Amino acid sequence: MFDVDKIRGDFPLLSQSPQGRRLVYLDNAATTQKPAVVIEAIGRFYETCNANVHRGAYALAEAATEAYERARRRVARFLHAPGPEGIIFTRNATEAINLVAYSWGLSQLKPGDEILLTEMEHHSNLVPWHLVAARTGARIRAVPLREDYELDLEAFYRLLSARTRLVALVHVSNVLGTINPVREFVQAAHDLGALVLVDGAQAVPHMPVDVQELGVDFYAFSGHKICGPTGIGVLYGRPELLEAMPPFLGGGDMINEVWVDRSTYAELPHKFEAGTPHLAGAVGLEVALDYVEGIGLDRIGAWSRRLADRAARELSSIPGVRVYRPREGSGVVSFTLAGVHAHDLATVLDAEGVAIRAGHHCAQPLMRRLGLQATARASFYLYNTEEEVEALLEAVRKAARLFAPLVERAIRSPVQG
Ligand code: C6P
Repeated sequence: MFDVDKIRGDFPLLSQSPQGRRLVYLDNAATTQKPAVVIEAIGRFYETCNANVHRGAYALAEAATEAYERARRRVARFLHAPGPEGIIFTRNATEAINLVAYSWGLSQLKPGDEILLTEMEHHSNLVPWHLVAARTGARIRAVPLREDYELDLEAFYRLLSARTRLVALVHVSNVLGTINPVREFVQAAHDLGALVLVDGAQAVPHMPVDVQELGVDFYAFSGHKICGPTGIGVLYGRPELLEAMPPFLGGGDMINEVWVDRSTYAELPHKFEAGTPHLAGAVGLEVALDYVEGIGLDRIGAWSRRLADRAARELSSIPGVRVYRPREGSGVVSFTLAGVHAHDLATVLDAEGVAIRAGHHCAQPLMRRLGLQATARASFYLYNTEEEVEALLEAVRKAARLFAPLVERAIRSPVQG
């Protein structure tokens, strides 16, 4: 049995009324709440273990280094990576993708090369490639979205060619909840000699991920979306690729030898970690991974999906509400209320204590494809309950009543957005 009451007890913020009123927190795709074990581990690191890593020749510094490197080994196990040398700590998924864009992209891409993205990418997996394409002359192409909110695989096979050097795609969409068939993309890309980078920011919180089984070349995620602290993220890279790539950022800790006019670089993974890293963040992430795996990522994913499926089903039956979700999605439900801006909808929900996100969700090309400016988005996680789904539905029904004249007019003469 999935004991959601017990799980809720693990999250201090959920047992309080942070703004002096009820909180139904349904913005987990933006960031998750943190269990006490993670909060305590961060505090404990500063209380008992704080020193800089890889530098000090004293016991405390060695303990800090061991804690940091243990966290790296934990992430390697979590992703089923072949070893810790392919695990680079970054600030977040965004920085992980930028690392590949600047290091691999700037050194490898040339005019005529193609980077194949998709229409459902988060800006984090678009803008770095725009920057790199502008400097290298590489061309960006995008796999379109089908009407059923899945990627158009036939179009993917048409777009993929010997010119494609990289396929960069999201594992799970932060707007639609679509779960992309990464293995199929990888096989086809590798057959033509292209590499594959996967943005796993919305996947790792909801499903076990095995980077070797998927066959990906790069995989990025953020700690804060999986019960870990903000400020820590991960890039997994196939070690032989990382080995051949130039450093991304320069500074302390990433060097082997430095002269005034040149330097040589450290071994993996340190070559890609310039400056003092987020030590407590890495330790907090390790504990977060222990926590979610202790419950089981399959079970967490199934629970979030069950709540999202119910929310999607019942939201769709409210006149004027439209849901944007594939037949089998993750724990995310995007929706609109006809004639009402998503921000106004979210404001009414907030007054009812229901916290959702509204806007373009950093996926403007996708919004454009859907013919929308914004959606409201409820995103579920392991501590959400059936009662919270009901609170969401009740609040949306209330908004629909409040905005009834607008909704009715929009239903009569539909203009999306
Ligand atoms: N999406 C959302 O509310 P960072 O900011 O680097 O931790 O994560 C970026 C990111 C990358 N890819 C995907 C698929 C994402 O969903 C996100 C973050 C949040 O949807 C904040 S915009």
